[in-house]
Amino acid sequence: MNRRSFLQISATSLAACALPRGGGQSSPVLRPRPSPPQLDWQRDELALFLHFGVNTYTDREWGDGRESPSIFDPSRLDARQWTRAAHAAGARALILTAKHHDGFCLWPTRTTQHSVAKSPWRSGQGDVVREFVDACRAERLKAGLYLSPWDRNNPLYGDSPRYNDLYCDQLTELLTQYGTISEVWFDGANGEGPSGRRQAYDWPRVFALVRKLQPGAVMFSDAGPDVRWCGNENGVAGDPNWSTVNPGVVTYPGADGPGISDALQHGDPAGTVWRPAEVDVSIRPGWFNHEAEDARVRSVDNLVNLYFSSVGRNGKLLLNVPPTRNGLLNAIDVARLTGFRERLRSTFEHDLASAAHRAWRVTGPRSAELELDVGRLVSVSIVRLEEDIARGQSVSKYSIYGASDDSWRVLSRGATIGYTKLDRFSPVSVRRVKLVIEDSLIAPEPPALKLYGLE
Ligand code: FUL
Repeated sequence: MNRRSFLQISATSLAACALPRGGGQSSPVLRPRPSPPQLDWQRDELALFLHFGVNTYTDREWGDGRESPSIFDPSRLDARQWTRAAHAAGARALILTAKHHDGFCLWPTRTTQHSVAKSPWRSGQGDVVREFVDACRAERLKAGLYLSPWDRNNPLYGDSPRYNDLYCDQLTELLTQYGTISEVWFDGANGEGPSGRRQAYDWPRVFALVRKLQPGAVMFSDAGPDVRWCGNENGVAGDPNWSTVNPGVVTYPGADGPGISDALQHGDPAGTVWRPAEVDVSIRPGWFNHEAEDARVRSVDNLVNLYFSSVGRNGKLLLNVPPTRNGLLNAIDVARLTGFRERLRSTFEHDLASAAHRAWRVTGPRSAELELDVGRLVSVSIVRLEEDIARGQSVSKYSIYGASDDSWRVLSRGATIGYTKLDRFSPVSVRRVKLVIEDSLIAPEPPALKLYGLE
């Protein structure tokens, strides 16, 4: 089922929600810039997503809330195995589904009986969220949490003020009992409750609560406020992909309508708010683990393609690797993660342009050229461009040329750069490379330009 197929317009608009974070107002010279948590978030490049809960045992993607907690029994659960795998994959953060749409809570919450406390796991004394955050800390990784607003178990769902109180109580438990949480992940799911009742979420209240309890955390949703959904679950950020958005277009998580998909995928060069794109995608066809999909785990090549279509398009990759019924990640998934990191390491090990002579020429108020002379012939197949996003994102049109003698040939053309833009092409032998910035929102600064391929 498509993520949007059940999303309904919530009664509450975020238009009035003013949360300081992520860039001030834009002006022709002072463009929006990331806050320190947004900058750290983007520089992490890769986070792992862990979908785990009763669906792991029923083999479903969306539980209906009638699952018995007695089915949850991950006999070999070892959160250190998750974080070791994440570390080996080069991820810097993990996000766990503390509660999915079925309402089953992976921590012993005071807000409902529908939790691990009623399961046989660790005789009802266990706390997956605790073991998860402890394992993240032991591996020096950031811990993030997903708390589904849609709750198909809770009888209060659809009784809007009372459910909003309960949802905020759940958030308060998660954000006060487990130390630093680096990211809070909100999907906009707004399905119906008992007897078809509709829940009107209070997003301004939710966002303000997170900001108060964990001021250093970034909040993800379609509407940010800190980082936004990239608009699809295929692992492909938009091209172009601006980290700035117009906050008046996607005003609450799950909003649907004209222009929203475009706004999520591409951002907006004229946007007044810094809200970069997170690219969430699963290593398997489903978000939860299903044994029947063991032969359909993404290959190393496929994962590398995801890196190019997410990080390489100014996004952050959030790769879902779901634990199995025994509480461990599947060995196939772990091996693919390791292979993925090894491939990235070898691909980006030698920047062929590290010692190149560089010349920067301003050619107009919004154009410039950067010419590199490597001093010898090198075979190049990847160009990596990076703007210093601490100062914002401004390049809007560029071309890259290469030359082995005196004649230049086009290697690639593009629009935005941002944190990173990766261009791949068939290997070509060059001694000189030239980046021509044809347009930029403000006077361009020299971006980093790295070359990879064979010596
Ligand atoms: C969506 C959910 O409906 C899916 O089950 C999954 O959790 C995905 C990451 O977000 O909103």
